[in-house]
Amino acid sequence: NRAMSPAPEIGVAVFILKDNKVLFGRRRSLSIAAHTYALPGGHLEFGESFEECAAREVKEETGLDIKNIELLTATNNILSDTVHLVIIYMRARLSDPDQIPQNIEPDKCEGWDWYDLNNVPERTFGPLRAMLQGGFNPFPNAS
Ligand code: 8DG
Ligand code: MG
Ligand code: MG
Repeated sequence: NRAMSPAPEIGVAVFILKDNKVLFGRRRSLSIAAHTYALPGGHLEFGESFEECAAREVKEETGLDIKNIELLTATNNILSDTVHLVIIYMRARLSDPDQIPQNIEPDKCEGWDWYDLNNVPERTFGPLRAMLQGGFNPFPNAS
């Protein structure tokens, strides 16, 4: 019960890198970040590593298998009196580069697609958009 004992929420979000593109999905009317484009990801479960959470959420939401899962950065987002998100950003590659993302949770997501980083969807989830506009680049050897 958030009102009785507010606590930060820990999310893990994954930049899946394919060629020079990244996977985004458009969220449905969820309580947080409705109708914005976001990365695959979800809540860290008790006892889980960041890498385990990234692989699990990506599999649950897209059916994709990922490898080379690495920690990139974290953000601390105090969005309102009742919403405080700590987001752990990871990057990964497809285990099989030919594997196609599936929309496994159609109640939560309208679908997945690959986007060039300098052509990301207009309505990207706030904290993520801020990061990208600030020049954050999830690719290795990005200058
Ligand atoms: P779960 O029930 O499957 O564990 O979680 P979920 O339903 O998949 O959670 P989510 O809303 O997708 O993500 C968890 C938290 O992370 C949520 O508070 C929103 C936050 N979040 C960001 N940026 C991103 C992002 O780019 N992608 C995702 N999926 N979540 C993000 O702050
Ligand atoms: Mg999920
Ligand atoms: Mg999710």
